[in-house]
Amino acid sequence: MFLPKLFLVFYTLSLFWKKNECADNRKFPSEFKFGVATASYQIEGGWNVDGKGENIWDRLTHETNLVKDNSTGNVACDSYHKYKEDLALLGDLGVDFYRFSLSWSRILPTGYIDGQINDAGVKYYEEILSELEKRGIEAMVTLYHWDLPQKLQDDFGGVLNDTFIEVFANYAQLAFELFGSRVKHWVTFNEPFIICQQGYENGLKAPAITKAPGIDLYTCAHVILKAHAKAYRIYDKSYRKTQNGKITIVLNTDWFEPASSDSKDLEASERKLQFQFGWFAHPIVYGNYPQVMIDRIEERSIKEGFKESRLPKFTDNEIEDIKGTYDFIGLNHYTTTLAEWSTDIAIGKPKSTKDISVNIFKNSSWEGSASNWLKVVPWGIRKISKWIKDTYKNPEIIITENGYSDVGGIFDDSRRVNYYREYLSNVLKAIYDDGVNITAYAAWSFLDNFEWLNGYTEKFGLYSVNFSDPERPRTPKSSVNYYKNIMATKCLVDQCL
Ligand code: GBH
Repeated sequence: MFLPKLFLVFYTLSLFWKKNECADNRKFPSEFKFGVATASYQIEGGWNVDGKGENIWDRLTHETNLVKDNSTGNVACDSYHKYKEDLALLGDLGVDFYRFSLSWSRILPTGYIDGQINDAGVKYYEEILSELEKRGIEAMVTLYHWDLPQKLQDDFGGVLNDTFIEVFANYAQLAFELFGSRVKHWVTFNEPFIICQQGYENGLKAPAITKAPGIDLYTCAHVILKAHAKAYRIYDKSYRKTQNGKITIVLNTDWFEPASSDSKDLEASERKLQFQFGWFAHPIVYGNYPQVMIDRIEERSIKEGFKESRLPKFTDNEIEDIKGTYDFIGLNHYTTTLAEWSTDIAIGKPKSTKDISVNIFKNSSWEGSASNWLKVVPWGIRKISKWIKDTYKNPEIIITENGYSDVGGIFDDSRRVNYYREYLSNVLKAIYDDGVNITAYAAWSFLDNFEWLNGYTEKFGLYSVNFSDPERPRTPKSSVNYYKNIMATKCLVDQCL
């Protein structure tokens, strides 16, 4: 009786000791910045007020049954009406910067510049920017976090059509003109990989068009890269000098850990990273798609009976135009996945996962979260950071999203605190031990919010929001105190070196 109990006490103590031992006790550099992130459709609500136009997420949530709890972003956190309260919370939290996105159809209801500019929408973002300025919080603004004006989808098929490039560039230019004097960091697109792969292949994001797998997603990426480059060039030419900001695209990726030390698995991991991160990073850094994508997609396309590769080709001018269109790399990273070599999937109906032909899976011992894809693997953030440094000429990196989900209603969110402590420990190791130039970090998310097709069933916020109360009250979780303390001390533990 006694011995097992004693053992249990020591075992528990040792676990506790080990956990604390993991956290790095070095301080973040004094100029390192901390922030929190959100996105317009996920928090604003006010979907049809004050002249806002319909977007593809309004349409999807209203006219399909794809959202798990059948919810919508009609009200969400109601940040459209509660922004003053939100900004007060941000002030209290003590962030250096706030990453949020603009709802395109709130500013331009049809999406077009020659439609009407919606003054109420412009005023909304101006007020957010003034509230930020009042508190000395920098703004990082995403132009496109997935809420495309519906009219652009209806008129010409949205991101599958080259028409999009000019239409997006006009919107971007308007945003620079209106808000740029108060924006330190611009993001053109959030996660083009997700926009294209989930919007146009597996149907997990709006507009959930799945009719041409292995084809549409590559067209989508091609158009987005050109639209991104055009917006970047406009900023560079006409606004950078006076507005002094930086501009980039935000890319998401897991770390893909080789399933074994076998060289085949190393190849699988590298190929998977190239097809996900490299798909966009290689063009903006080196001017074209990764060679492994060019080769594999072409080879399979021909075998499938296509006249040419399903991966579109850039002209020499386009390559020159896209190359170098980043002032830093924006990285959204949450988790790690194992990658294992596999024989190439047989030729048949095209699909991007067949182009890659890599087995991916999770290690069952990794701690889970409320999201089935999100396992807690803190060392992965260090490895992906180092891989980016080595693969893309040691760029400045800003971690634009990183965070943990639970099912909600948990105010003493110790697993989220653990996640931030351990992931940030590994950011410190990347900075000090691997020499990665990571300069800022944004926690996803400021508030619990609308988690796309998972509705309100997965909560990422530092602040809880009561979605059954029409007032949508916000309540800080324990992670608020922990994050506050990190920002105040630049230190993850009680006492830093
Ligand atoms: C971020 O993407 C988004 O930018 C943000 O809006 C979102 O709230 C946040 O993630 C949390 O999810 O189960 O097959 O649909 C991070 C990259 C890509 C991770 C899609 C989750 C879902 C895989 N995400 N992935 S699936």
